[in-house]
Amino acid sequence: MLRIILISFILFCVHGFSQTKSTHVKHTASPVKVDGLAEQAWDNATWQSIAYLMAGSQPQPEDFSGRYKILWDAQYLYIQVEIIDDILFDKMAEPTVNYWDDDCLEIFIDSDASGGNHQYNHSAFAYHIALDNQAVDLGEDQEARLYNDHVTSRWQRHFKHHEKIIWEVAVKLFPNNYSDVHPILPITLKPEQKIGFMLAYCDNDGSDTREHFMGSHKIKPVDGDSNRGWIDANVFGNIILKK
Ligand SMILES: [Ca+2]
Ligand SMILES: [Ca+2]
Ligand SMILES: [Ca+2]
Ligand SMILES: [Ca+2]
Repeated sequence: MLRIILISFILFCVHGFSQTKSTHVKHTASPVKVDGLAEQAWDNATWQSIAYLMAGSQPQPEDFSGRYKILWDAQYLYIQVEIIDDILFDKMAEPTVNYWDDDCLEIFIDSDASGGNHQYNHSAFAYHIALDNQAVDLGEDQEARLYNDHVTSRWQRHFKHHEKIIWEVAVKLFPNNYSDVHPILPITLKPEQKIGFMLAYCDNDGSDTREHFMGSHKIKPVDGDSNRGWIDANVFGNIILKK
């Protein structure tokens, strides 16, 4: 009897722990308009921080600080990011060259939370969204390519607090067997779906390379390197879609 109680307690603890690791995301009945303006639907979502240093140096709040919210409907994961960045910098005009060294928003998505290496496959994506709203990730051919049909993005300065940028993104999700050669349809999102998710911002204010790389999740470094998200989906957090 004692053994059964003990096993039940352990199972409860394990189950409870896995629940707390995932962030719940609310459904939105009215679609979000991706226009850089926060509509009323966003009032239902909770702010999450972008507080963890992944590479470079720790910025002062006026140099970079940010937070984000997520909502979903059957077609899209919607992300609103509020960013303070003192200088907006887009040195490389070519969107697929050294895109991580310009200011950019990174959205990491693993549609089925499968985890694992995704560097040159699409079991997960690491969309780098540039200031011109174009989204880049590495393809199966190991070359950077645009995924503008996956990601709709628009940002603008806050109407009153001009130091703030409101960045809105709608992302379509694709299954693990998505291929650049034979693109397939996005998946329909459903309640209780578990998705691997992480978000980051590359801040450069005029240097040769990125100055600060800040992320939403604490990453266990490998040989001192916390910049793992573009290779390994195991470092993402999890979200669960709720009705
Ligand atoms: Ca909007
Ligand atoms: Ca800055
Ligand atoms: Ca996956
Ligand atoms: Ca900047």
